[in-house]
Amino acid sequence: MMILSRIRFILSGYLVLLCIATQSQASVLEDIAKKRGLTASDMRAALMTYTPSGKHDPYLMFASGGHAGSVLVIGLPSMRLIKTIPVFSPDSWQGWGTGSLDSKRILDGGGKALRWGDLHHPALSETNGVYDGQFLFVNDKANARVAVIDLRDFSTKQILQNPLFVNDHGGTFVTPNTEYIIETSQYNVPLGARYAPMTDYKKKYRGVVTFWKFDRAQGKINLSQSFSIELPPYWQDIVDLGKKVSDGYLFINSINTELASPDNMNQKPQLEMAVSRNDMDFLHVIDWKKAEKVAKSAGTQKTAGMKLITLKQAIQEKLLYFIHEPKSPHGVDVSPDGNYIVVSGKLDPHVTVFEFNKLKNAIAQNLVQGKDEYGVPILKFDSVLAAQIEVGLGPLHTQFDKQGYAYTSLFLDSAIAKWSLGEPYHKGNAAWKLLDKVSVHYNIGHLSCVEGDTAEPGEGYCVSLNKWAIDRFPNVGPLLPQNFQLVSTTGSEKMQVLYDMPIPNAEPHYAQIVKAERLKPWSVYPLGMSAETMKPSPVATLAGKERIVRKGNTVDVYMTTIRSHLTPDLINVKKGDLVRIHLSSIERALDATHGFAISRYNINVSLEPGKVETVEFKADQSGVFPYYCTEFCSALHLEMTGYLVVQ
Ligand code: K7E
Ligand code: CUA
Repeated sequence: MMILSRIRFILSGYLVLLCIATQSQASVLEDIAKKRGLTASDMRAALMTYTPSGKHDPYLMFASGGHAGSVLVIGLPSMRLIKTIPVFSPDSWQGWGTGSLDSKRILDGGGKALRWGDLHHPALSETNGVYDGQFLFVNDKANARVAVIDLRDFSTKQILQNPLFVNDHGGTFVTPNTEYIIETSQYNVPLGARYAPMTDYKKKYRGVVTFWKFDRAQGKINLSQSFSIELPPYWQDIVDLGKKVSDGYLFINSINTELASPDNMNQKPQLEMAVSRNDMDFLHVIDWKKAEKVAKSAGTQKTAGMKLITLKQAIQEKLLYFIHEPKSPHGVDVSPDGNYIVVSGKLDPHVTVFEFNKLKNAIAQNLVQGKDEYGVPILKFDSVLAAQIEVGLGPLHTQFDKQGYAYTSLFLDSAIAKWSLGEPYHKGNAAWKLLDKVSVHYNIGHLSCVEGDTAEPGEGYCVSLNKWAIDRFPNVGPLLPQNFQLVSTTGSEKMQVLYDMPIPNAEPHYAQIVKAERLKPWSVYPLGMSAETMKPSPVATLAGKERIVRKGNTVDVYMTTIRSHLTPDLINVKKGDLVRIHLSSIERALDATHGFAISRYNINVSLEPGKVETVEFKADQSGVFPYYCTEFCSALHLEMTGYLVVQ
């Protein structure tokens, strides 16, 4: 009896297995799809994005965090948020601007007490026009600052404020070998950030493009080798660098070629009307290699501590030209071979494509159609035009793929248009053709495709960086998240929105998508490293060498952190003392991070394995203040604590 029932039990088990095996996989999936109300294209999207636990994404996207002042690192195609990198704004998780002296020094490098920024355009360092995975640069539109992020540890190393202007937008963009990081002014002011009344706008206000010299070995921008060029006070906008055939050139578009200035309380028209009257604005064409030589030659004046090529000099040296570009342009993007320069006017349904070879010829033969009111020669539009393609309403930015297709974001249409480039990519009828459009949700600004702004783009995906989310996510109150949408762009298939990723952070501007294999980050710091200098720290402490040293009113504490204790775990000071705690993590294990917080003193720092940080504060509150580890690092994490006693 017992045996029989056992056999029956086993058999029924086999029957179940058999049943599953014979039921086709497709019908199992169909059942799930039916229950969840998924269509066939939903299922395709799921299969194209699902990334099993423990599997890594082949691509990483570095996305602007807008006026949250940070950078987001997102895996593709899973659209998983992997890291945030604080740059201009404090972040208590990473101990950025929350008591760490090292981060304070970097933040203060960008100007007195500024503790937020409006981060627009991340730019990965390049070698021969291709991402090399070493550094990431970003700009702060609000305060005309640029920052350097080292991708060995994904943290910010330098913030610099532009001495010539106070608001930027065309930053950051790099030359094909990262010799320079470009930043252009936008809402212009008098040179050197000085005073002049608004009535002197045309005469005294100026635009500027700055070439920040990057020293790769030091991982820092070198101010003394940087230079700038004075420009007319149009509102300079986005930038792209020439590459390959156009290497050595720089393109900047501009709005407000009307030279309008504000005063809407005194009968002046609203600014947005006044600055978009002209049918054509100016694409700036700059021979930066020539400019570099001019800047290096003797006699280049310094203004506010920066070498400055004057507008007069720039015209004389023939390193600055204009080309008319359609109404209120925003994006300018150079094709992978460097020969096509794509611009879009927000109020013109076409993308306008200029050809670099024609442009060079026009400069050589002086094919000009006049000058602007500051004397800058304007190249003949027809002599440099390659094509105009009608793509839809509100074209902004363009990216490319390896097949010679271009993808343009359409702000007003809320769509992405796919179109074909001309020779050598596509010939005859196949060239300059609108091929496909996909709706996105909603109001796309930039888009980012796989290495889509480099000399060797990838393929397969673009991300739509949408300004509005409206109805895409559950209602979370009046302030909505942003919406990043992953779009498949494979071959000749129709583009498809695969995934919506809410971004509970500020506005997305630009992003770059890099093959993950190009990045070679550290897994732990070498023991005793300063993350600020990326060199051995002079205040590193080894196990057994912990100490408290008092000199007058200054108390230096040399502390180590390792699972699961802080040594020393008692610090006695007097009210009014200056306390400096030099913290060394002597951990070597992957992910064994400790935090260090002091109650009521507004302090928290992060100590990844091997890292050294200093916190500095005045002991201005008397009492007893626990300090403790803020990362759940071990079974005895709660025991990882100590006391600061202020007498
Ligand atoms: Cu928002 Cu490039 Cu600053 Cu366009 S930017 S959309
Ligand atoms: Cu160290 Cu918790």
